[in-house]
Amino acid sequence: MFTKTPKNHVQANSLYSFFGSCQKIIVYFLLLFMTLGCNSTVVFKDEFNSTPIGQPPGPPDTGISSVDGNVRIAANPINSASVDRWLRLRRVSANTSPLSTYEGRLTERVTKSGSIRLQGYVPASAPITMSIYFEPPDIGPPIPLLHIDLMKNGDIRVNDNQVVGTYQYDEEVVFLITFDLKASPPMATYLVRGGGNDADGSVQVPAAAAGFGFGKIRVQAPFEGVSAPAGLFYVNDIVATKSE
Ligand SMILES: [Ca+2]
Repeated sequence: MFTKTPKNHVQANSLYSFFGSCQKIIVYFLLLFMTLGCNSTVVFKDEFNSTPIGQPPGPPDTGISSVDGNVRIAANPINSASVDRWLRLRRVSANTSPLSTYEGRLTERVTKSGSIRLQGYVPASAPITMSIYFEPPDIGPPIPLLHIDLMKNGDIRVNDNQVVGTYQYDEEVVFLITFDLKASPPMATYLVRGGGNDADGSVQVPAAAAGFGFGKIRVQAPFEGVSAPAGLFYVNDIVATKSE
């Protein structure tokens, strides 16, 4: 007779988590396909590989970028033997001014549907909050279409008001965002995966922002008060596409 032993439970749980992971990986690749699909145009691409380590970033492959504060090209934080370079944003003191910010402007705004992906990394040795804003172009209102924070406590937070998952320090964190700005209501779908509980969902885009479309990405070490810690984080391989 078959009896459930603790080992069976472990196997069942392992299988469940294996298939759960497979499902998420399939969603990941579907989103990736949507990001890189053949009917889409790359409207922003910055891989940070063509500027020497220690320098501010040079021009992106596609689009325009600008930086403020302490923002430099750095070696791959996951594998120092890799030739892949990343961008490091550092807060050197609690009162750092200006804030360390990277801003990327798309060659043309996404007014209907499009996607953006990037990688992030928060080191356990000096973690600070990573804030990412997906915004209209400068002619639009100062309202983000979507805002995601990797919080210092490991939470993934959307629009300052919803904790939607968790991530781990010292892990690559993959962001995949798709916009459907002509939907009623306009929507953003996100998948953020970084060694914790994946953030995987949708959120409404404010109509005032959606009307102007997606025009720029801003990554920032936010001001968190005078007792904010010094620290740093990294981003890499930012690619935005328009499919309309
Ligand atoms: Ca790179």
